[in-house]
Amino acid sequence: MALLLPRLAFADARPAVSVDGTSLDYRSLAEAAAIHVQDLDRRAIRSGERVGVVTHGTLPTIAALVGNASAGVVTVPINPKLGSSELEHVLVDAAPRVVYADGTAHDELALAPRLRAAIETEGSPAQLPHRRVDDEPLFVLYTSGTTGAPKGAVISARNVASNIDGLAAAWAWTDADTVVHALPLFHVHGLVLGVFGSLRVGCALAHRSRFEPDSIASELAKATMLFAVPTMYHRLIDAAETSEPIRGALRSARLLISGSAALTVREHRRIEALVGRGIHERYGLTESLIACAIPASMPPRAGYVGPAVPGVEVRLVDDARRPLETSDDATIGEVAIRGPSNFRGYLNRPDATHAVIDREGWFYTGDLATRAADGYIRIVGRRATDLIKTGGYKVGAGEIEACLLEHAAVSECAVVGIEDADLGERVVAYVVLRPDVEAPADEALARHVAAQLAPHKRPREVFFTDALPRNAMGKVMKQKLRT
Ligand code: MLC
Ligand code: AMP
Repeated sequence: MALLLPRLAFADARPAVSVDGTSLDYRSLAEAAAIHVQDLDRRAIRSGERVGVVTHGTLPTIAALVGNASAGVVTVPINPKLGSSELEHVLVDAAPRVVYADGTAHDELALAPRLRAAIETEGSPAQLPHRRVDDEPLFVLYTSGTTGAPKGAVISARNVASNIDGLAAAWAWTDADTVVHALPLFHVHGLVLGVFGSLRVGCALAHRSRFEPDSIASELAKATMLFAVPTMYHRLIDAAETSEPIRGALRSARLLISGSAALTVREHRRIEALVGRGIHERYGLTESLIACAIPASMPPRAGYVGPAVPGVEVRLVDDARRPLETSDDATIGEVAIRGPSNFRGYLNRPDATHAVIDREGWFYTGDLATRAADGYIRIVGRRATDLIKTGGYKVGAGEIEACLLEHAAVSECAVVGIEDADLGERVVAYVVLRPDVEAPADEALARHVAAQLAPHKRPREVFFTDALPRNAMGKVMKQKLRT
């Protein structure tokens, strides 16, 4: 059976990963990861068990992620900014044996201090076990749905390996590349593509722990590929308008890749006008990994996410989940995905898993799209109006509403996503206050959500109203709020 991260088995002095300019070569990364595996052994954590990792963007964190994967331990990545109730949900649902966190004062949670020492100075003779491309879980990635708390998608080693191999073929992605990204390490984009993708391909990764246009551009000037969400491209293009170095970096990269949300036709045109080149879009979900991508050999096409990634089947279906055979770029259907990259199911949620995967292995995405004659898919919307994509993060309106209703001053509320030039959509809350309680400032409600869930889920605007518009059935008319 093939190895998940083959280059780590023949680790040499080629650059593997840098974080904010400090780098590790493949040999040092393998050594640091091996020390983490010793720490797992010391704690008697065995293959198949779950371990949380608070995903600060640091080298020890990346070494721990690699160590877990190598030892067969299942990583549950945890957003460092997770609020208290969402954190509790993840810890109860995933029940990790231990949670590692770099830079914490809490001894039990700290990544082994020797790991940091190995990275900084010493090296280690410890041997890294080699993880094979098996069907066992590698990650549990939490993703929001329309209702309820986020669900943990179980992703196997084969899911990741097959998807990266397909993308490597589509993008001519090789060990000669250097990938730059500043994505968070707790979602598919930053973790699966950015970190494990780069390491599986055997190329170099330049990670920035914060997104900031100037530092991204200075990394990109020395690199070949950029992975970013549309909000990051929007901000890069804004900054490039007054910066020749940023324009130069955008021009020189071999591939600019965008995903996690739709890149607007406006941004495609702006970058084309500014630096004379385009951005290659790709489309996917936590549950399926990446399903469509414009190949590197083809020019970008504004509004389209490309054909299926090699190894993945993509089809459009009608409301009864019957396949739509037309390729007229006009007939709209739901995107369904099948192949070795589809997840193994939601942790502890067979009901939710059966609702989205059928007996033949098709995963129903909820995204609506058309297909052109050449197979190019164009995402035009989504079924659930209660899902919001903000800055590339998926957020369920229901989870924010439930959180707001826990605030003493809130009597009723409705949360919607409103079109936003920077974030794609921004979270907006309409709130009816309790008459008997002192009115809070709108910022207090945003803070309440940020503290309970995560800062990216906080409403960017709060409107106070006397009543929510409801239909005859008593259901809130969200479309009316949106317009
Ligand atoms: C502001 N902040 C607050 C706050 N107001 N914190 C608490 N309470 C409040 N009321 C803080 C934030 O924590 C943050 O801190 C800072 O202010 C800025 O916050 P922000 O405005 O929310 O962030 P922003 O700059 O808008 O972030 C934009 C962004 C980010 C693009 C960098 O949205 C991002 O990283 N997106 C990537 C999402 C992603 O990877 N998605 C992939 C999903 S996988 P501080 O300390 O940070 O400054 C998937 C599949 C696929 O979709 O296809 O890929
Ligand atoms: P997540 O659950 O965070 O993985 O988000 C998956 C969702 O992101 C998909 O269902 C799409 O709605 C959206 N998405 C990802 N990539 C794109 C893209 N290139 N264009 C439009 N939407 C996208």
